[in-house]
Amino acid sequence: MSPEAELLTVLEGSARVLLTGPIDSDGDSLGACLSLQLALRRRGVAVDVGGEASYRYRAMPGVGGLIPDARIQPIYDAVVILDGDRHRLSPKTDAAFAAARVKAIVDHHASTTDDGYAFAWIDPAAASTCEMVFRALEGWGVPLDPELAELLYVGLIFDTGGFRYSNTSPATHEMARALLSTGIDHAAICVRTLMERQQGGVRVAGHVFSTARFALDGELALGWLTKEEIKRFGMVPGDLEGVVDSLVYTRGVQVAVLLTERRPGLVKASLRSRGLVDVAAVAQQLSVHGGGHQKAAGAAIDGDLDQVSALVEGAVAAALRVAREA
Ligand SMILES: [Mn+2]
Repeated sequence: MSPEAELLTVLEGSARVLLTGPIDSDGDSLGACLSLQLALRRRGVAVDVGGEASYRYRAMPGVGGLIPDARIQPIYDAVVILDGDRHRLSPKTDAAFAAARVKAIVDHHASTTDDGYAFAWIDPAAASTCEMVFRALEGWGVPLDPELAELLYVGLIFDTGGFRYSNTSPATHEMARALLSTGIDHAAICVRTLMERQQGGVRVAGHVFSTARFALDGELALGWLTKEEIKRFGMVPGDLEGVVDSLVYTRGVQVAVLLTERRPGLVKASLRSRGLVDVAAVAQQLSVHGGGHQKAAGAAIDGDLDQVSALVEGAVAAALRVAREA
């Protein structure tokens, strides 16, 4: 049986389903969850989506029905994680996952393993989890409509950076062709998902750029934000989207890391690479549940900002050395 056929069997055999991404949902996880919800509801499956949507995603069809992480109850027969793994769930979602009869995952991260799931469909060759959902809907014979297309398009452009990243393939453009054929306003979706910022976000991006440190002979760009700065700029989720990507495209830079202080003693690191260094491996080295893609990864690291930036610099220096020796 194909993985998409098996997924449908699992979900249609479940009394109540929760679809969710990891904490800090991005465009790909939200697009995948909401499109799958729409398709499953039409087949009579009772299905909720858990997560939080930043201002970038508030126009997505069905987003008003999201159940915030803090209100997730452990009442689901099946929990499916889309676009991330079970180690990065919010505490309430984690409890619902632990209580579920069927624990499932649909993901394209290379660092995700099938350990701990009754059903796992992991395809690192897919450019986005939305691409996997798109293939599933095709396999199930679900016709595309503008709502489904808009949701899937958000994930497609989010994870390919608007068709600019190396994961963009002929299949990506074939999928875009099918989605655009439904008449969606792709330019407006692009502006909301990838380009627009609120005023505080412009200020915070400017602050990160003006205080960034270039280390390792200009091959590492390190940006950071303290908890106090996050508060002072009135930063909200979504404001930092794309900021670390701009840092990595400084000439001469191979790796960029943006450090944000979550609480005293815990720093979130977002890593980007031009390709020489595998930042998913660096993220896994920095934190047991770190990981992601070769060119884009993340980790939550214990320590204060000074300690973590020293750790990151050491890890990236070693990774650059190893990559050049290989
Ligand atoms: Mn993704």
